[in-house]
Amino acid sequence: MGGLMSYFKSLFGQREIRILILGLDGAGKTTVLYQLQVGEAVTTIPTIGFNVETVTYKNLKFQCWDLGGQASIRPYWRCYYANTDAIIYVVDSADHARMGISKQELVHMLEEEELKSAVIVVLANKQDLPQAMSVADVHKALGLDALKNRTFQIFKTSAKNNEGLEPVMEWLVNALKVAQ
Ligand code: G3D
Ligand code: MG
Repeated sequence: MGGLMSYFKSLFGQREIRILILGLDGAGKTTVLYQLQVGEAVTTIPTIGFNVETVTYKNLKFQCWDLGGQASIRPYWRCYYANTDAIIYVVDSADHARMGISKQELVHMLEEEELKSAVIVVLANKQDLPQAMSVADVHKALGLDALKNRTFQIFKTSAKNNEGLEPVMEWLVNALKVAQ
């Protein structure tokens, strides 16, 4: 069992826990999924134009895809929203140029009716890079102050170096317990 996954032991009941890992391409989503060590991700292209990576580990299901790009495929994402317990939103903290797009995508997601009760974790990722924005600056750039009535937390991580992911998982487990 992956070290990080030991946090989820207590959550493994009957019910499936669904977690979406979302963010722009290159943010580090696949790297996060890999660091969780929950097994091999299966990539599918269920409809036009976007890949979904899925890992199922006991009753825990992670699904991951890239946001941004064509607006025409956005309606297809909805197929994956139902019964989502948590969203892990990954941001490349060093990608100053696309911070605005990342914000837009997050705002879009949060408006989705079916995601209204999902708990949210934002990862200010790539903190190992010298040009990375601080977690406070990422918080500001994404307009997270406006998040109301949501169970939400932001963390700084370096998925590549496997740094900062433990507190994320710990927080997520507690947030999901409360939400149950
Ligand atoms: P995605 O799944 O969100 O598209 P990936 O992103 O997980 O494929 O990561 C994109 C690139 O960013 C990869 O580099 C990956 O190694 C790198 N990356 C992910 N997390 C971090 C991090 O915390 N710090 C740094 N410096 N790089 C990170 P390559 O070179 O393989 O394309
Ligand atoms: Mg990927």
